[in-house]
Amino acid sequence: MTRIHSQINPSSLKECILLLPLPTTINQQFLNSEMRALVDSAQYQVISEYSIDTNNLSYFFSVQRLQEIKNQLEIDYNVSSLNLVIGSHISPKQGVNLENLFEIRIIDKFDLVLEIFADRAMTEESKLQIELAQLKYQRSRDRLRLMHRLGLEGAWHSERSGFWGPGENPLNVLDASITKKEAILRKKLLFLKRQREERRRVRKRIHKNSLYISLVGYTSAGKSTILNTLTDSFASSVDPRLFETLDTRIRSIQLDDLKIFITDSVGFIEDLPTFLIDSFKSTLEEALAADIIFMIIDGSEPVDYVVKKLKVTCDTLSELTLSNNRVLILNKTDLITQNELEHRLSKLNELYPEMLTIPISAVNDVTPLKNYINVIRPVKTYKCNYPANHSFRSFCYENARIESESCTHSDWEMIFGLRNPEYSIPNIKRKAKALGVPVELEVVKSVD
Ligand SMILES: Nc1nc2c(ncn2[C@@H]2O[C@H](COP(=O)(O)OP(=O)(O)OP(=O)(O)O)[C@@H](O)[C@H]2O)c(=O)[nH]1
Ligand SMILES: [Mg+2]
Repeated sequence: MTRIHSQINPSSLKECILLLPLPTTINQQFLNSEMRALVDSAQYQVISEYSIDTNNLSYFFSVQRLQEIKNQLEIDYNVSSLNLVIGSHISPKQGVNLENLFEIRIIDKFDLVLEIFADRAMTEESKLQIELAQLKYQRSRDRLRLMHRLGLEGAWHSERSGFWGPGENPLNVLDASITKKEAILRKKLLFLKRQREERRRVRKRIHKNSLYISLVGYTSAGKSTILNTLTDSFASSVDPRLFETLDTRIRSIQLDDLKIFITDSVGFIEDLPTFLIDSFKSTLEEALAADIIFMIIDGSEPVDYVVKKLKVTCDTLSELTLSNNRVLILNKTDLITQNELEHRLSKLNELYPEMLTIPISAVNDVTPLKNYINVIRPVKTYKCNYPANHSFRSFCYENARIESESCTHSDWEMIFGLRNPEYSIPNIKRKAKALGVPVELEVVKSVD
């Protein structure tokens, strides 16, 4: 099967062979089509695609079938100039085994995501985050490759360590060099993270009555388009390619007397590797320190995909241990009929009865979103008394709009505003309980 990338100059394409697991389930069909989109986004031209049984632990795919494909490729192509893309995440051992079998570069799903991210990274912070993620992901494979070169496969490293003098064992030298590189990257990232946190604190102090909204969701759902439409700008780049946005962007709009900050950030996909989420945690935390999170889902896709992408979004958010208030925005409704929209809404309501869902079309009409923002404008003000506790105080600073504070030596008092107390108050109480801090909360002003 041959596919040509639609958007870019074909001469800049890299050629690859794509090996996919047999699409025996709907889920696998979904993953395979997503894999093709990833390959496209990474600017590879697929010159042959094969679907193969995944029945082998050492090679992931059926070895017999792999051998046949290898023989065929050697007849049809100049194999050394090709890349072999594996349509799944595979273990480091499987990766190295495939590399040894085909003697060409092997790229699995995580490598591909990392390649796309590396290509899109614009800021120093995201470049360092990718570098760290690549280093972590490469570590085991670099080790296995070295063991293969040294003829140490199958042997326990410790059995052979007597071969080398102190400090000479090549595996230890490799480990030490990777650990050192990781430490340098982490240090640089920590410095940038502190700078960013300080900027956020200042922004929140200066604009303490503003509303903070975050746009998150599956890649290509339309987050950047919504940001651009709401802020009437071209702040974020929009493209059908996956992972078009990588760096968190903040824009503000003025809605009558209310200043609203909206952030757009990296999209999610199924199986987004944990080490990659970890690397992006600090930038995502920045994006998600919001009063409200709009989870954007492409509503034009088949209902099973809509449900699946929503689940991935919710799971990824939970992995980031975020407790913010969430609303589901079903985008791209201009591409479906009224009946199709109703079918999706009733399915979502059945699965997530608590969740508020707002259908919109970012390209045609975002009025329902603006109306909702107007509804959540009022703030309820609370007085909160608690025995001195710095962790609880920081939690309140992250989750509420602090208006004033006073302290005696052991009793502290805060006045803060909440935009959605039904959601935030239980969270605050849960946190207080977890920290063992008895709190007293009292409504002092309600602007309903
Ligand atoms: N028809 C239609 N297309 C839309 C709508 N919203 C976004 N799109 C298109 O969907 C594609 C992806 O939009 P983006 O705004 O880049 O999506 P994103 O969620 O920011 O994607 P990533 O940055 O890759 O995570 C673009 O081609 C947009 O033009 C919509 O409401 N209707
Ligand atoms: Mg985007």
